[in-house]
Amino acid sequence: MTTHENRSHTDHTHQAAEDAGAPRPGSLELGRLPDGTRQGGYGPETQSPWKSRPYHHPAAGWGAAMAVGKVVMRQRLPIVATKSMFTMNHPVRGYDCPGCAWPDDPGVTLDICENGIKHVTWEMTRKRVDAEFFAAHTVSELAEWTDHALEDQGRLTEPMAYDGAVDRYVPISWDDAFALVGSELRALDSPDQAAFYTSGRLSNEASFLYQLMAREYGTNNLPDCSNMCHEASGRALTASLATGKGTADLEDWAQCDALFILGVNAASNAPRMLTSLAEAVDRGAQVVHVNPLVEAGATRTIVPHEILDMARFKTTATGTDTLQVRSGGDMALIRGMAKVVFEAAETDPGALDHEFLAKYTDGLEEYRALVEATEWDQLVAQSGLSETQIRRAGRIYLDSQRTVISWCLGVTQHEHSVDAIREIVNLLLLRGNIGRPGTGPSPVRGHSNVQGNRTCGIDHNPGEAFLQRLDEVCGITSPRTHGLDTVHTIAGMHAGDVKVFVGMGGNFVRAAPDTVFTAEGLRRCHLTVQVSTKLNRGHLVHGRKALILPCLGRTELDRQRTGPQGITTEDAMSSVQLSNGHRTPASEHLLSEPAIIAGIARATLPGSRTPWEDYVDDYDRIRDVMSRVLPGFEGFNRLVRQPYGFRIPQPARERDFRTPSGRAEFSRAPLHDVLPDDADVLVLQTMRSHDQWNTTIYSNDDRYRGVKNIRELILMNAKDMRDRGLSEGDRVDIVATCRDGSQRSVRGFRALEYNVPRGCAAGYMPEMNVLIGAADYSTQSDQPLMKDIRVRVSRSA
Ligand SMILES: Nc1nc2c(c(=O)[nH]1)N[C@H]1C(S)=C(S)[C@@H](COP(=O)(O)OP(=O)(O)OC[C@H]3O[C@@H](n4cnc5c(=O)[nH]c(N)nc54)[C@H](O)[C@@H]3O)O[C@H]1N2
Ligand SMILES: Nc1nc2c(c(=O)[nH]1)N[C@H]1C(S)=C(S)[C@@H](COP(=O)(O)OP(=O)(O)OC[C@H]3O[C@@H](n4cnc5c(=O)[nH]c(N)nc54)[C@H](O)[C@@H]3O)O[C@H]1N2
Ligand SMILES: [Mo]
Repeated sequence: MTTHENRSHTDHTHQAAEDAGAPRPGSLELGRLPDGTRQGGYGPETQSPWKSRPYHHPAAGWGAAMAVGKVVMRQRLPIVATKSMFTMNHPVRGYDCPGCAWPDDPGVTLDICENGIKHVTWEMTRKRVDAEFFAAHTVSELAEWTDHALEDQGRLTEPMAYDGAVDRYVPISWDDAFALVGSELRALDSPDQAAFYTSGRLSNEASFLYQLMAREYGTNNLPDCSNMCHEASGRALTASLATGKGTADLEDWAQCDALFILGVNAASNAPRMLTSLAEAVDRGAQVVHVNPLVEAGATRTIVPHEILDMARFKTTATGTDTLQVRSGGDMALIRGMAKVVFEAAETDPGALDHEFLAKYTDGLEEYRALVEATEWDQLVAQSGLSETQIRRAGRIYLDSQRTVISWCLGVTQHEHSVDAIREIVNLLLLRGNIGRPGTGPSPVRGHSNVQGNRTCGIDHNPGEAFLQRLDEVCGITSPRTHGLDTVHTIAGMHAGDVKVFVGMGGNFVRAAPDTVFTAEGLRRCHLTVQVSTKLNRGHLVHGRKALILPCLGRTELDRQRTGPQGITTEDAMSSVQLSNGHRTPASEHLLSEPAIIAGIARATLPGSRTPWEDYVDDYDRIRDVMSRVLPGFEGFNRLVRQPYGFRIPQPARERDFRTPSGRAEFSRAPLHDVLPDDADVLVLQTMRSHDQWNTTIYSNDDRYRGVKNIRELILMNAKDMRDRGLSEGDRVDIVATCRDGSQRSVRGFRALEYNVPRGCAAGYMPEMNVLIGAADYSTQSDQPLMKDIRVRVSRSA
């Protein structure tokens, strides 16, 4: 393998890297970006020519079916894989798809999708990363591999510890591994010198044990992937409605007559949503997509589980309208729609739901004044849409009796996301679109249990009521100081304040912003612990001491002393269901996540009165304790054994708003300026391709965007390319100016013409995470600005 210089950081960051004794520029530890001789970004290395051309086929359907076939073959999975797919999301016997958080549809017998299948086959692979593998490769050598190559080695099989003398991971027994974590944690001056990260697939039971361990140990440092995902949604909905979650569920989606979908790439990231969209259009509902890109899920689909439709190539529309808002322009659009409603209310008494507003809300008149004072030219400039387009959207809303508004990362990863989401709630409130059938806010959550993690206590900022219950039931004294979230954990590691990092799943170094800075932070730790199923970059960018602890996957049989165990997850619509893995574990040495947490807890808290071992013997016992701590979980063990489990009760859904005023709160934020001051600056968003799961990259293709064999790209408006003298496929350097004035760059990416609004551009995470400065996070949500990177693009020298 040839050496390639990593040119992803500027002099500014080089300097910092050297100070830290971290990798020298030119080392490959931070991953491989293009240097003119190779292509593929963090995906597989490829010699095949890249291609980009518009995609004209419907989403899902045969393209998806073919892709599934290829994936199953590549993981060397025989027919058993197909059998596993039939039990995926099965209400009684099955396991919950470990992919996205979209709820299971009770009306659908085979509720699966292309990307869910890719996700489970990636976990079910027959390839293995065992002690022999680690003996054969030094960490420095592995650091030169692509991220794809690392994960593609297969499943981890036994616990490993880093041995600096030979620069290799060597086997360690589970007991010794736990003892090491325990002694490092006990040696810290303060429990706040440790951070416990969670990636959103962790089960409810494991989440509960994990936070219990952290709090009994003495810290609220529980950063999670949700800090990069829907933190803004949680904060906005809590402030407005006193619930951190959406109130709409799948039945509401099935009953609404207008559906607005903002900032989500449904065909790739929540493919089972296509079924709901197609059904909505079929029954005559208005389905309006709001996105700078016209994504495949906004046009047509072949409903994936309708075998007859597949056979006949029958397509169904999944949208009635697309509004190509500019990046960050959603709040202006929503406010414009509110303006249309207030205008209509002057002559139409039915435009506002007066009864609802009077009885249940607070702050209407101030909001009305604010909206009326916002001028159309401002709304047009900030949204990037014409007044006619905004008025049409407003009209659709006025004509609807039951509206659902849904959103994902396109709305949440901006500076003013909390205000934007509260504006969405404002608009819904105006016509009483909450707490009745067919209505409500509906954030599309990411990981399969990211919502459940928070419900079960993974929260760096826990409420007093929760801590009191936890202390009372579990007999501990939880710390009351707020903990560190993701961006503050990174800063803490960098400053030397956080010395032990435990990653319960995920791939922190890749998922986080400012890759170089984050890597430096991790390297400064005394100990890094990664609980994982697959080898990833996080194992190679490690602390002075480092452990890889391999765990069971969701599809695998989890057998404990009292027999096989099931775990539970909560989907994006607050339904909690049981998940039973059936497959033989990838290795006999794997432990379940609850068992690993209990092992660490016992070694760290030798005198603990928490019955850690009993909990692991029988997960019903964990659920029994949870039923006493978590509101809405009374009778947990019984409820969750019903088909499709149970929905967590949510006062806001019953129009019981437990805000300080006891009413739903209108927000009154000014309309923010989202336009760069300098016309030369583009607003760059980082997104997923169709063929990746966050930091896991399956291939270099992005089928629905017509892109093949390339990930180091920037999608630009044709005029923006022309202004910079660029032609299709030209190599460009992309320089980001961060909040603190520092600059970060990537070089040699290809500029591709794409249908995006002027001034907006798009590229892939995690290749572009090097461009997001550590200080570039929202002051409202502390979420990194992953959809709002200010860049200059010029032809590579
Ligand atoms: N197959 C697959 N499924 C996944 C994932 C995966 O990686 N692969 N990841 C999971 C996770 S953790 C999450 S959080 C979700 C993420 O699901 P998405 O939110 O769909 O994720 P992204 O790929 O980041 O796409 C962001 C979308 O928002 C649009 N957008 C960008 N900026 C704006 C804006 O300012 N306004 C509007 N209205 N739109 C904008 C982009 O064009 C794009 O369509 O998916 C989950 N599901
Ligand atoms: N620039 C940019 N950056 C982003 C985003 C963006 O839109 N733009 N999105 C952000 C978002 S929304 C998210 S959620 C984060 C994702 O951040 P993470 O959740 O940290 O990352 P993943 O890629 O989902 O984690 C993949 C790893 O999880 C491990 N794994 C898989 N299954 C299991 C399991 O069952 N148990 C355990 N213990 N481990 C398992 C495997 O080892 C695999 O390598 O990325 C964020 N980063
Ligand atoms: Mo996410």
